[in-house]
Amino acid sequence: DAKPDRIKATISRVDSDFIEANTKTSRNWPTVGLDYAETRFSKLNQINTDNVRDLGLVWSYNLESSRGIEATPLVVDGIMYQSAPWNVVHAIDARTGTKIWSFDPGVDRSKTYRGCCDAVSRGLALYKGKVFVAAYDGRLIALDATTGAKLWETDTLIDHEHSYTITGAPRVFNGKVVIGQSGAEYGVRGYVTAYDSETGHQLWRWFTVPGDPSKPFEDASMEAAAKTWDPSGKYWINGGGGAPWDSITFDPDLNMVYVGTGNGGPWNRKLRSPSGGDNLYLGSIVALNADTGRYIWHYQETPGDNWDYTSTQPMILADIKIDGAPRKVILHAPKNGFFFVIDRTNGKFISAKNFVDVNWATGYDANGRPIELPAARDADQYESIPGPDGAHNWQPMSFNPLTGLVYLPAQHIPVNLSPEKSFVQNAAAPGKLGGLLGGNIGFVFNPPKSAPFGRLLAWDPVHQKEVWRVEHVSPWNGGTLTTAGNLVFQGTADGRFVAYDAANGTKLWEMPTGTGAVAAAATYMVDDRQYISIAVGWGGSYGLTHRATEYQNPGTIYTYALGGTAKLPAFVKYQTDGLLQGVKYDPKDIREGGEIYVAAACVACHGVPGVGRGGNIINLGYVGAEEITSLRHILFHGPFRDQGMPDFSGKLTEGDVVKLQAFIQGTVDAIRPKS
Ligand code: PQQ
Repeated sequence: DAKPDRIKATISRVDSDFIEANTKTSRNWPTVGLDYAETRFSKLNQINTDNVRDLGLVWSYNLESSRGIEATPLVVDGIMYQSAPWNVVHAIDARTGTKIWSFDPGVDRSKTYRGCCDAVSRGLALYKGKVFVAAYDGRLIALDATTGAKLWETDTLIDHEHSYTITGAPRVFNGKVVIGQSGAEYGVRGYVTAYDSETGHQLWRWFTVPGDPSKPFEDASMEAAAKTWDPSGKYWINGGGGAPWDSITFDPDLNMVYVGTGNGGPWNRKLRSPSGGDNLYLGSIVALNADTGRYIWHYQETPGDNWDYTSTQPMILADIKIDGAPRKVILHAPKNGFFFVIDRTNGKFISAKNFVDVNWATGYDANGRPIELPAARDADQYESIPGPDGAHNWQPMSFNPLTGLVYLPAQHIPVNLSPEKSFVQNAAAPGKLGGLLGGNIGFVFNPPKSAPFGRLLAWDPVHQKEVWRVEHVSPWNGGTLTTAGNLVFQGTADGRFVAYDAANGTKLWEMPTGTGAVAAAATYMVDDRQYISIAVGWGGSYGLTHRATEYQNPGTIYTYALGGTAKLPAFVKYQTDGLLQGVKYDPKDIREGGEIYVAAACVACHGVPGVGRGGNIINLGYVGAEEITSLRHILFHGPFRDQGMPDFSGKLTEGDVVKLQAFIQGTVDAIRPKS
């Protein structure tokens, strides 16, 4: 049971040796991807294809949140740690689902707009009795795992003018906690930093893109990178991008850290680096020395990014045979739609194959360079496939060495891009409100021509081919877990947690989750019983404005075991007030109101009024008239600031509010079905 002495004894044992030793049994789930290789393959097989139909709920735990839940729980000897929106941390007794403690780092929620894609956290790290939390506002915090008391905190941001945030999970090894940050859509310069896990003191830092070339370069890797950027774009002013906002993978075999770097800021390369160039190290995997942070090698998956093709997606380290020879590889499916196998000893390209249809490149040549289609950079209007949400986003894939397959949540979320004619590079104030769609992208969005889809793929990385697939009703499904029980588990956008036969994709079991599930599940043993836990909570970038369930339950952890008989919590129906009507407006204000709606980034969270049914944030076309007539009250020092609504005081005028009201009601009236 979860007595403080036992928690202390248990969690203080977690260190790099413990994490490596755990791979022999998979009894615990001590690090976000289960092991340092981030395979999300558990050796546990008490639950298997023969008995998974008897899987039942043991307990559920209400995280009391309404935003996206992206973290896989950590579990050691029955003590569970889960991060929720705005980095609220919950310590839970995994036997019973009772709370041991919770910790709220006090992130200023009204500043949520400083990040692009919801108030999410992709997880926690455990090391020698501490829980590490990387807060949305840029602080790295160490908590006492036994009590939840704060031990130290350090500000990881190099400046507070640029719009940096953190959503990724810290990684910890050999007494170092490593974290990156987010913000390329707002103009930042990406970097990763290692801190001493005991004290929080900085140990090393590596930037992902070069700074001002008139100043000394931090290291030789920056000097080399600067040669691939056109300085006439003055990319260093807004930062250039490359934010490493998710994947940082430690390799104990080679003592390297692999960093997945982000997109260019702005996306449009013509604005960022007018004469072209690869713009290193955007869209790359970069290997660093784990002790010193010094650059070792890089492989750029998307040279000269132009489409928000981040390489931040989670990596898996595997030792597999290719053409009969054992190879140490990285398996990677970044946003750009190609599945990569890279030699991780030296960064050499082995193979790449598209896992969904793409229209920016026909393939990769023998040197690992994409064979691009010219329209992808030059067309006036271009249906970007994959779109900026990626053919695969942060939802983790898993690799089962028994089937030899990777289980990959793939998708198509089209966006139709045109160069933004009025965009002036570096004109937007750093971190300016509304920077998301107007500030640092350099494209405008037109209605897409194709329909979105989501599918679970079983991918053979050796032969680079699909082995089976499951079509989902929507994109934006959960990450995956695979086990020695020959199972694959995945949560879905339409609110189910499903088990499939890992060999052929046959659905063997499912249970409803009351909200869309985007995080991946964990499995572990407590006493002699195998449990499976998944934290559900619809959200993330696509989830802010889209939905595929009829329910809107709060963020919840569900824990299942064979023979579990607990009852599901009551499901709350998603309800709207019907299409908005009755707000008075002057039609000549609609056009300007629309511009304000985009510039103030209302559209990023609330979508287009009356289009779609809203995501985890309400669509303003489906609210009562009083919400819109009292818009002024909501915008200025308003009541929803603690739910992440910005305070627009001093940023919008009273006149702007009237125009916004006209745009909201006017747009709904224009699309209202004529009866
Ligand atoms: N975050 C999500 C999410 O949590 O659902 C999806 C995305 C992010 C993206 O598709 C991004 O491109 C993205 N980009 C950055 C960046 O460039 O700094 C940050 C993040 C983030 O912090 O979550 C996302």
